[in-house]
Formats: sequence, structure tokens, C-alpha cells
Amino acid sequence: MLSQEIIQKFRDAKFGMFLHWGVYSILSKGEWAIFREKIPKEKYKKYQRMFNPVKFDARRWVKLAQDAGMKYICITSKHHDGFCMYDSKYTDWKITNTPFGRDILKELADACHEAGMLFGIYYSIWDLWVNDLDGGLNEMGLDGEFIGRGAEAWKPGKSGIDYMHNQVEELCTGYGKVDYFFFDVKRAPGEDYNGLELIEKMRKWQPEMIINDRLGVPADCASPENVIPDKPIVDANGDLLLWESNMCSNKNWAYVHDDKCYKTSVEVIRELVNAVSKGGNFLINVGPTALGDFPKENLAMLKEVGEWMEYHGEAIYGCELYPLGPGANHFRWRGLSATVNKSGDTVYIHIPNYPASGTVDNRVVIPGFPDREVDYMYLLEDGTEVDFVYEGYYARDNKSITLLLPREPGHQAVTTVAIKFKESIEKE
Ligand code: FHN
Repeated sequence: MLSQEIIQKFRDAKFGMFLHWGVYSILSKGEWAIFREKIPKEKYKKYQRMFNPVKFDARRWVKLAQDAGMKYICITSKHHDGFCMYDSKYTDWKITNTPFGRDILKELADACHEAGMLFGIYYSIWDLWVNDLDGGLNEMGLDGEFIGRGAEAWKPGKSGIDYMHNQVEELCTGYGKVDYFFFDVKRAPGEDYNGLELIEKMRKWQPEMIINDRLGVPADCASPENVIPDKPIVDANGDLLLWESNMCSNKNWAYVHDDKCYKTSVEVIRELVNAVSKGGNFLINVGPTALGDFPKENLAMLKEVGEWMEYHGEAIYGCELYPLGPGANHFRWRGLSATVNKSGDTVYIHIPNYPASGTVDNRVVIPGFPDREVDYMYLLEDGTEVDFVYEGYYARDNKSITLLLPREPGHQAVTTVAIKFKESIEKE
């Protein structure tokens, strides 16, 4: 098991960029195109000959993530179609056998290491190009689904498991420090990849690497997908577990030309605050185009998220979930959330739907702080003081606090109020 220090370091990273990129980006029908469109492999091979992302610039991608306030990147080294976005020794079905010819994983790893950005690798445990790893789909003539017909009975074969272990080894030993490994995804009960043995080897190759839970054996990080859990993810003792929500920025993971349902920066900021205020990380996805560009909608979102982070980052980084007092559920039900900095001297109240539901003339009631007295409060956006009174409906001892907010929100996405306390009162 990793040390709590390493776990906390990844938890402190909070916000990351997911990247789904491969030859499927050319079809522009999503990363499952080969399955959904039932494309015969011989025809699908055409996309290896076509792949030439001349706009790819690893340093630019890393800077776009950094300027958005992100601390880590996780990119698809190989998705379910088996195409390797790196120079794998174990297959010719890879990016270095395309007109582009370069190992983009190496270039991105180097750019991350150079910029101090944590580097993560996504790796699909299914591989349509390897019969023993194809989820049974080849024999179903691609008319099955990885989950569903055949999946329950299907088990990976030894040659496929060896192939997978060999690829994980070359990924863990050939690209410098890898901070995060995102396996994707064991579903059928019978799928056993000798996962415990593999993780033991990975700990030797990369002793500080966080591994997610999708290999189907105990690891480090839970991975809710396209959802923020309604409560923090905790163990049987109620202690916070490491968890990260990974989420599409539109309706697909890979680039789809016709999918214009992109999340706005307001939506992304609210998801980020929601995750962090429950002790989680947030991994928002970008699907680069076949040319190696980011969709313009993602570029706009990343820029605006970065502008919000400039004034609100202190309420995200170096902060943890704040264990609210009586009324926490009601507080959350109103869409409100809270974080606290590591020293504990500042609590941040996040108000996404300003004026918050249940608010009358911008008065927001919050659970109080039974053992501390508030000194003052202000908007993170511009330092404007926020008045307050000790009244409210959260606690009989009248410790509830009502914030008397200005008429206009601090920020359309999330208005954050910083609460400072008088010298902490010595407990008797
Ligand atoms: O099937 C994949 C999907 O394409 C995508 O990569 C997501 C990302 O978490 N994982 C699987 C679906 O759970």
C-alpha cells in the first residue's frame, strides 16, 4: 500500500486534464467507433496510414493545462482499439508506424516533467488487436459489447495477459516518472489479469505511482465516472479514501466533430468545486482533433477556468473538505459547499447558484462554528467585505450564521466567501 504522504500528494493535485486521443480521432465518431460502426479491422488499419497530427505540440498542451490551474495530465497510451500512442516493442499497431512517426507519449511525458506537471497514463486492459484481450468481441464479430453478451463468460487468455504485463512494464519503465496509472476497465466478473502480481511489479517500477481501481484488484484511487458522488468516498471507518471523478467535457471522450454539447467553464468550475469540497479530485477530459489541436470550445473553457482559478485557487489548492456541522446535508442540498485551508484558519463557502437557493435578498445561512468566533469575511473575487449576523436555522444554540451578500455575485460560476476567525478560543 502507498504511504499516506504519497496519497495526500495526489489528493493535493486536485484538478487534472484527461486526454482521449488516437486514430479514432480521425473518424470523429468517438473512441468506440470501431465497435459502434462495426468496422472490419482491415478497413480500420487505414487510419494508421492517415494519422499525421501536425499540430501536436506537447509543451503547448501542458501550458494550456497549467494555465487552467491543472496539476496533472492523464493521456490514453492505448484505448480499446489496441492502437498504441507510444513506441511499443510488442506491436506494429502503433503511432511510430504512422506518417507522424513520433512517440507522443514520450514528448508529453518530457513536457510534463519539464513543467512540473504530474504525468499520468491511461491504459485499456481490453485490446481488440489481441485476441486474448478482446473481451470476446472478435469471436462475436464485433456485434457484441464488452459488457453484455459473452462478457460474463469471457476470460483473458495467457498470451494476452503476458502482452498486457509487458506493455505496462514498458510504460512504467520507459517514460521517466509516472505519477498516475489509469487502468480501464474490468467489467465481467471472470476477468482476471493476474492483477495482484502486476500491481506488485508496478510498485517496484514506479514506487510513488497512484494506480486506480479499474484493474479489479485493490489499488489506490476510486474512479467515479461522469458523476460527482453525493458524499465523500470513505472507508468502513469513515476515513476519506482517495477518489477522482473523471468526466467528459461534452458527450464523448474522444473528439467528435458533430458533438457540440461542450460543458461551459461555469459547469466545469462547479463540478471541480463539488468534487474538491467532498475530498475528491476532478479529471476533466479533452478530446484533441486528428490534427493534434484542442477543440475551440475546450480552449475557451480552459481559459475561463484559469481566470476563475486566479482568484479562487486558494480555496481549492492546499484545501480539504470542511466537515460541516449540523445541517450539512441541507447545506449541500442547497448547492452550497465548503473547503478549509490546511492551517484551518480560513473556511471557504462556495455559492454556485447565486443567489443560493433558499436565499432571500442574498442572505445565505450556513451552519456555524461552535468553537470559534468569526472575525470577518470577504469575497475572494475582489476582497469585498461580507457582513454577517449570528442567526439562522441550523443550530438551536444560535450558532448559525447568515451571510449578507452583495446583490451581484462574485463570479457567475461560483462565488466564494473566505471566512476568517478571531484567535481560536482555548478549549476548556
Ligand atoms: O470504455 C471507456 C470509455 O471509452 C472511456 O475511456 C471511459 C473513461 O473513464 N472509460 C471506459 C468507460 O467506463
